[in-house]
Amino acid sequence: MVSPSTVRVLVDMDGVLADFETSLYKNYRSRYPDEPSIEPNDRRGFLAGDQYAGIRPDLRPKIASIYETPGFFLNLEPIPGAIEAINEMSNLKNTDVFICTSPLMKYEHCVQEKYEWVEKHLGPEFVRRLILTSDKTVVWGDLLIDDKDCITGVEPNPSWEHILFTCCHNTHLDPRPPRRRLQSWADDWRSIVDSKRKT
Ligand code: DGP
Ligand code: MG
Repeated sequence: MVSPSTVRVLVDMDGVLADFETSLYKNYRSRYPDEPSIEPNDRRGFLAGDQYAGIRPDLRPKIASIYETPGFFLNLEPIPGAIEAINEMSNLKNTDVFICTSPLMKYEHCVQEKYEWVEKHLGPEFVRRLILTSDKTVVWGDLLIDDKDCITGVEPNPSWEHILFTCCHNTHLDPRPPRRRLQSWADDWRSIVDSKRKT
């Protein structure tokens, strides 16, 4: 009998495992209470900085000052169900799970804190499974679960199928068949992983 091939799943961090948007909003509100803000339900587009700059250009550096603050990335709360799902997924037979995340260009704090976050929430062994890259198209996988609408890079035909993970900034987008979505970690991620199994 031929054994089933292994499915390799790449899982994004911000917006999929770690709740970037809620912390960004709360910390911004508390540091700049007199400035206009955008509630998570009203977020549109991947980059919060672009949306804030659309209100007033000087809000872009203010929003950047929040995610560039030491401790911001380390203190992100896990997305509900994410830790349980990743642990379960990585315990499935014939399934390799990697975390695939893009660091800030201003990488001080962000890079180290991403490693620390993974160790804190998933344990030291999972640190080996962390891939930091600004270009996810060159990473090989069967699936990439990611909240970013459009993932581009030097590779025009990435190996993975992009599963759009629902986040406040992408809820308004059409699913654009045949693209598949995961609405949350309570959604049926197991079927999506199984859909890539070849027997
Ligand atoms: P991803 O791996 O696709 O989840 O990318 C998350 C990265 O993007 C993370 O390092 C934070 C960064 N990011 C999120 N929002 C903004 C923004 O508004 N402006 C900039 N410059 N970076 C952002
Ligand atoms: Mg993301």
